[in-house]
Amino acid sequence: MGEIIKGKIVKGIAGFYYVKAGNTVYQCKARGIFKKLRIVPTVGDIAQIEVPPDGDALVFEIELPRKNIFVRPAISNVDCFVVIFAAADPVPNLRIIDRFLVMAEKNHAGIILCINKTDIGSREDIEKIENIYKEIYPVCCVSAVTGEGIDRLRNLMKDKACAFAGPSGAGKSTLLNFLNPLALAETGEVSQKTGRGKHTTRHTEIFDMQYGGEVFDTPGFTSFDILESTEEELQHLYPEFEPFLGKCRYDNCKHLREPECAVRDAVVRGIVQKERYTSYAGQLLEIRENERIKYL
Ligand SMILES: Nc1nc2c(ncn2[C@@H]2O[C@H](COP(=O)(O)OP(=O)(O)OP(=O)(O)O)[C@@H](O)[C@H]2O)c(=O)[nH]1
Ligand SMILES: [Mg+2]
Ligand SMILES: [Zn+2]
Repeated sequence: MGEIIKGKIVKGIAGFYYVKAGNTVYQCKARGIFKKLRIVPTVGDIAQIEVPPDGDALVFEIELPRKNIFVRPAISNVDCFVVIFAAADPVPNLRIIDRFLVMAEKNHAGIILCINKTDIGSREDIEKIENIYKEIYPVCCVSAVTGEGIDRLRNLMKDKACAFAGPSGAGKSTLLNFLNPLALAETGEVSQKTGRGKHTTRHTEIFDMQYGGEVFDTPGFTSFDILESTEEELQHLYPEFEPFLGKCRYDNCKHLREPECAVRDAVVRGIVQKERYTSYAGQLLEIRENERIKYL
């Protein structure tokens, strides 16, 4: 029997888990029983480990229930999801941003929207995106090169476990290094040829921030899993729809083509942003299509 220590899983690579307790990081294997119990040790988990006098330590218990758990990126116990995308290079894609947002809503995490690379994006494009979201979420326009807007972002993230999520090349690791120069996270260029990031960050890792709190740096991705939401639930993952739900003519209205729909009416009146509604409608059709395929 070794010493029992409680810590947090800060990284997982190739079957090893790295558990931080105080200032020490222990390389650990996980107990075989987890597989049988269908518990996947995840970055962000609070774990009990056994540390033998020599050799690898062993993760033998994960603190359950977790506050929340995400599949992609695989992280847990997140207070705040910071959705980061670039104002330019790579070109922002609102459909992808809304997918990240829906995922964060579904997992009951706080949300900050962060538009990075304001030094190279056009003012007009940035304002357009800001206007779509600013009534719904806190929006930070920042540059990890000039430092613009970083103070506000830092204040919003202070003392929280914040997950950086967003497309490859958005500048997640660069921002982390700006906020915590000791992080020394690897960064990579955006490909000139494809206009996409090169998937530089391969593994999620948690960093302690000197100003208080933590940042999870995650790998960016460009493709997506099936939306985890159901048709019924999706409308509730768009917080700005909430005042209009239950006010449509039909109780089971999904706000697509049904007559006298309060949500679509709000879009026409400019209260709900058209871009957001477009994402909602696209995701709803995708969920329907996936359901249909399931029963073929
Ligand atoms: N001009 C400008 N370039 C930036 C800014 N932030 C990051 N970059 C550049 O964008 C490129 C991608 O940055 P990364 O930090 O590696 O991006 P990432 O989001 O971590 O990407 P993945 O790890 O692949 O998910 C690098 O060449 C950075 O130097 C910024 O604010 N302005
Ligand atoms: Mg990165
Ligand atoms: Zn409706």
